[in-house]
Amino acid sequence: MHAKILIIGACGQIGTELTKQLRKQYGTDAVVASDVRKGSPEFVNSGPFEVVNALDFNQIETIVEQYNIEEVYLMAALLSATAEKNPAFAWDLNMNSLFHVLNLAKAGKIKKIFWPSSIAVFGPTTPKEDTPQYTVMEPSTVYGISKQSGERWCEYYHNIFGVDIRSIRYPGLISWSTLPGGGTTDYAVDIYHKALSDGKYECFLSEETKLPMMYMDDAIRATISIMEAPAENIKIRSAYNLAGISFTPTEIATEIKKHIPEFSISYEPDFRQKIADSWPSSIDDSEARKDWGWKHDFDLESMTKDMLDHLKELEKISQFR
Ligand code: VAH
Repeated sequence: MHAKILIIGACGQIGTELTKQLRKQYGTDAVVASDVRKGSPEFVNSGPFEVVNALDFNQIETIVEQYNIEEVYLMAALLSATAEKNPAFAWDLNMNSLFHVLNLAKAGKIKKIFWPSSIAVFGPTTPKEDTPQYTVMEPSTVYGISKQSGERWCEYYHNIFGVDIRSIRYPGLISWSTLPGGGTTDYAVDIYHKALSDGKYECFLSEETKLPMMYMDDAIRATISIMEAPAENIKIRSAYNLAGISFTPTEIATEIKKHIPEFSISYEPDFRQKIADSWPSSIDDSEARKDWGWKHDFDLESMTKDMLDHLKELEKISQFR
């Protein structure tokens, strides 16, 4: 059996997909899902599940020892929009959960860690197009500051204590199976749900706000790929730039209209516009492609078809429940 894995924050947008895919690849019992509160009965009953508070070192240590965990995916965090409303808790959760897992690895109790960074580490002074791996990084959000700090600590624990931690700067992620929570890029998920349910969508970002995005299938594949790569291939121990597609709300609406011709979009930018304006429009991920063979599969057209097909299927299933 594959090394035992613990996913912290397994009920979140990425965590749920990661749990499913890792169990598919390594076996259900190889993957212990955990979160601060129980997920849906379907999820909790789908394999080993534990209630773990990412801020409780002793709880994490107990589960690591109880299940002989060797690898940890730390997916618990407050995202950009929510973090602006609660900076102190966002800093506490995003940083101290990372220190708990880093210190367990430093003590030799965990062999390998995945920790998600984000393109939110870039700020208003960063070059916006084809943002390079190494560049000016002055994040102007609590979330971005926590991710930039986290990257520095990941690199420090690797260089000083030999901790095998790997990280990716996720762009905005789009998935059909789990709703995102508290992100600035969440409009790109909401729009598909509203296109099907209402035929219209009021977007909280302006029409020309171009942001780096990625379909969840690609993000999960990238996450597992970087964790499976030989340690010597991982040359960057802060976090790798990762890119998929970049688009504006107007472009995603135009793609949706190819499937739902009557769909209409309106624009009412809110506080999240300022966050989005501080981020890049597109990302250069050549380092990830070079070091561990990354390449994305989904473009806006194939993602839109896959999203709508799955959401229509879910709608049919829910009608029979
Ligand atoms: C957010 N979805 O919107 C996250 C992501 C790049 C954005 O980190 O906060």
